[in-house]
Amino acid sequence: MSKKIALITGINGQDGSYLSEFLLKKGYEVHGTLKRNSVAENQTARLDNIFNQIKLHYADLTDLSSLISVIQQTNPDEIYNLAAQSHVRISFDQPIYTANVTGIGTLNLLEAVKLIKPSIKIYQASSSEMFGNSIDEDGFQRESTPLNPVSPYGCAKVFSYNIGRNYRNSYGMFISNGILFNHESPRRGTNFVTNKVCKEAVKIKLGLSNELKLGNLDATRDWGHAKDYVEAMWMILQQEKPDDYVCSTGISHSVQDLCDYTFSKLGLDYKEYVKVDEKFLRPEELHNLKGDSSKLKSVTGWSPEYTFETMLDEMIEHWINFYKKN
Ligand code: NAP
Ligand code: G4F
Repeated sequence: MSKKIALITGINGQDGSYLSEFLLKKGYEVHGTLKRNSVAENQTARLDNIFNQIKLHYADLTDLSSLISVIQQTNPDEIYNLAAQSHVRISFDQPIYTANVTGIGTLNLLEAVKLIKPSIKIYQASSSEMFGNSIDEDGFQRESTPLNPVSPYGCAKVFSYNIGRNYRNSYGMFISNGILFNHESPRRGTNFVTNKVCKEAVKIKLGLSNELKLGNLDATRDWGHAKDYVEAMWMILQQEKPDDYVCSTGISHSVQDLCDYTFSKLGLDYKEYVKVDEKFLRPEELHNLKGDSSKLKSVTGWSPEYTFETMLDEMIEHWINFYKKN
């Protein structure tokens, strides 16, 4: 039997790198898109250990012609659309860029697939940020919770979610949304709060810094591990019919809890080092996230292996090793 072919947009991002490793283990031929950067060296750092087993192609979600050509060249069975301007705070600084990439970019991809090979299965990286401050009475967000985004990023993701559903219903295309809650790892960008806290707390412990500036400490998030969540992406595309699924741990913690756990693990009291800096506050904040992934669990059998604590332990360990080596 010939190998299944997967194309991952945003392959060099946190999720793209874990998903590539996962799909290679499943026997897939893995292709991915890279967008052009002026410095090439660090762009594929997350792919170092599998660099020779995957194939990379230059393409940009804002450039329809590049998407057409990469789909023609690779002829994929499955596309995982992970590319995005994915930083919520930065989406307030670059709202139009974010809408073009994270919103219209998805439409470019769907049009390219519709024109070339509409039978390709598509996974769309939707987000819990789409819920904004909507919460069901029991305190959870789930597939039926109203979408009420509070950031340009959230608005762009709602567009992508809806256009995917529209193409699924209008043209019979296999397009599934994974509505993923926050997921982290040592490969997470260090301007997201979990990896920022882990990295800076380790620096403080090692005497390389003496202060950590953060924004809102009261917000709560449902944090899982990216390794667990890429498995859910694949499971979602293996179903007979396309559908939309929430993926989460069902447990939420505040940014303060995150600081407390991380600093305590290093024998420090976060209250002595963490300062609130307005620069990291958002014009509008999403206060609380806690997801109910009963549907995903019952349909696919998915369940996460990592807990909040084991995930943070791995991230803290990563930074300790990093600074020991450097
Ligand atoms: P990430 O690390 O920021 O990766 C995003 C990827 O998109 C990078 O490879 C980036 O390339 C690429 N990209 C950015 N702009 C592009 C463009 N114009 N054309 C083509 N590629 C472009 O994000 P992630 O954490 O892996 O998340 C993967 C996806 O899931 C994203 O769509 C994100 O919005 C969504 N999501 C993430 C979470 C989460 O908690 N991680 C939760 C829900 C949904 P460069 O690095 O070279 O810029
Ligand atoms: O780590 P964050 O930047 O993640 P955020 O905004 O929840 O977005 C992430 O998760 C979404 C899923 O819900 C994804 F769709 C999205 O692509 C991204 O991966 O911030 C988490 C919380 C926020 O409430 C923020 O206000 O931490 C708070 N925070 C407090 N101080 C901070 C900081 N966030 C960042 N990035 N930096 C701070 O200094």
